[in-house]
Amino acid sequence: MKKVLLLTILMFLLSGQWVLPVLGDALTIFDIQYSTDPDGSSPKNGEVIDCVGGVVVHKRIESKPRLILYDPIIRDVNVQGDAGCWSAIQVKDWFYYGSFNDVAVGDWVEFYNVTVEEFRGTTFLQYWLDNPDDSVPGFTIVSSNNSVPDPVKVNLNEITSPVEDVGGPGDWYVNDHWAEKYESMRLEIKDVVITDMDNGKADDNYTLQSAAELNDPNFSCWAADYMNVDKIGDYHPYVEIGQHFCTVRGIFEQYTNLVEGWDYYQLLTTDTGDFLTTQPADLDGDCDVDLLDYGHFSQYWLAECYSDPNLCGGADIMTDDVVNTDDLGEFVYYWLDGTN
Ligand SMILES: [Ca+2]
Ligand SMILES: [Ca+2]
Ligand SMILES: [Ca+2]
Ligand SMILES: [Ca+2]
Repeated sequence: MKKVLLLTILMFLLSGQWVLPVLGDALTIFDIQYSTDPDGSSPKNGEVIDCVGGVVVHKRIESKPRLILYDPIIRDVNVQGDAGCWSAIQVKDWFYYGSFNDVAVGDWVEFYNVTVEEFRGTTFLQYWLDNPDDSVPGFTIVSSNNSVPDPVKVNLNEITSPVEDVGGPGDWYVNDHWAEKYESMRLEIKDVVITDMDNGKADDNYTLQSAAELNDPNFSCWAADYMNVDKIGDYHPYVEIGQHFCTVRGIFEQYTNLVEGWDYYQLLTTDTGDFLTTQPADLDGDCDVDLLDYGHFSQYWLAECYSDPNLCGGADIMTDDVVNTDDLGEFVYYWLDGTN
């Protein structure tokens, strides 16, 4: 990295202004995350590297602030399809407050002299000066106002909850690391019920069970709210046993401490918007929008809803007391939204 610094100084002397060199040997997030190791460790673990980075999808302001980055090229449907994986990573600021003050969600940020570290099962780019002889870490905001990629829709049996009692009560282990490819990515799951709480290392994990597969533990995952800006105490106010959600979104993180008896993945919600309790246009209440809902909708076509407290069974989606083409347009919007 000293070469880059020298090159930068040379370019400054020649041009009279700072011109950041292109990071020629910079790795992509995919280069760092993709792993065939059974425990999922990064092949770059321990190395000090430059990274072309990605778009900030979440910024956590705590004692050691974090950025969560997506590589939108890997996620590009034309490159790897809608479910492009190994495409997100977390950056942790060990200078405590300050380093990322000017970084905003939607910025594309590249990094240099950051250390790849597997910490408790999650791959971090550590923004630190571990040794006085090391090169100083840095970053460049390449562009701003990039759109944040949609979360990847996954089935619950792709990110299954850990199993208890492998080493005794209070020990929790996943059966395999198949879900590793989703680490630090934003994911979306549908139609779930909270069936358990107060588990895991910090007693703050809750179980999201598929409403359609209530008795199959493979169709459940763990979630936590510690990164949620709207939490009160350990949990978001929506979180209680029996609560149903049509959609939950979050950042997928691994937490591993084999000595203490843990190896699990958790979906980390980030704000109230990550929870959807009802799906608009879902007129029969099963969290999807399909032909059955259209059957309900058509029953109320051109009906007036002045005296109907249920607003024509929910068909008056635009809530102007009549069911007409405005509502149909909105209905179709949500119908199509569920088909991709
Ligand atoms: Ca991992
Ligand atoms: Ca990883
Ligand atoms: Ca429905
Ligand atoms: Ca209407």
